[in-house]
Amino acid sequence: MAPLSATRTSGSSIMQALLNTAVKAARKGGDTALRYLSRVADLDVRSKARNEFVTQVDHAAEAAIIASIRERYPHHGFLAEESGAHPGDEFVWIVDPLDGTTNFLHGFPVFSVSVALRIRDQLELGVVYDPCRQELFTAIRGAGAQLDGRRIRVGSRPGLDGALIGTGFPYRSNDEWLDRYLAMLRAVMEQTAGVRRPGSAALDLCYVAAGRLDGFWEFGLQAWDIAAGTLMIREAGGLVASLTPGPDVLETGNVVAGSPKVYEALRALLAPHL
Ligand code: 2AM
Ligand code: CA
Repeated sequence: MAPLSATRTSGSSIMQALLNTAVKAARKGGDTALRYLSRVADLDVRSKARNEFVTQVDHAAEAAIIASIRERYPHHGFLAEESGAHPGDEFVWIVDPLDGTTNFLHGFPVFSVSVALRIRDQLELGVVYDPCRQELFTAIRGAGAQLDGRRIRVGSRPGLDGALIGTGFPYRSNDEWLDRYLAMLRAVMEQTAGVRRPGSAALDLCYVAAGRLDGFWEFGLQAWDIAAGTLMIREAGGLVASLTPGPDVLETGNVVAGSPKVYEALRALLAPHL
């Protein structure tokens, strides 16, 4: 049997190779979205061609991402926003080709590509790429989180006072939450420096990991919106969990996150309104 240190080294070089593949794929997805972005302004705002256009962008970006990963790892599985589940071996890539679609359609430059890898039941790596700022967030489980190759950490604020909190509004499909959400929003507005609603949950979670936001909450997200971002926060020293009872935040999609102290305070502030 190989000595433990040798096993670790080979394990980490395998993870690095997987990460390189994820980065290459996420950049391809982001470049695809950018190529289409210049055409958004020419679309007739009233026509259903707008929705067809964004579907086309989503599909093209997702196809580019999946092809790029498959080229290197033909037997891996996928769970992707546009094309759903593609069974494979115990390696499953969780892909959101364009997170922040509404922003994209309006030419509002906040959207991202999210790629995560789950091996058996464990998230092992995550990549979120912001093509407008060309910022690349990466994380490997146990090895930390990075922005453009530099280590990132969550903020060190001792509580909600002065904190900047990110969120997303409940969608119409999820409007059972709206009244409770608005009560939460009011409570958070009253206790913090401010609330931001940028519109790409994958990127919001990375901003928590990088200390640009101190905390975040949103209801009704999907696994591909949050898989990479949750690992990013944990590897940056923060906490992420489900706001509602359930096995796992990737399944409930109801997210609360933050640096440890802000996370605790935000959770306590939101709990009475659940
Ligand atoms: P998307 O742009 O990939 O759809 C912003 O609040 C977050 O919610 C984004 O991550 C966005 O991802 C997601 N989102 C947008 N529309 C949604 C909907 N109808 N239901 C659930 N999530 C949605
Ligand atoms: Ca999404």
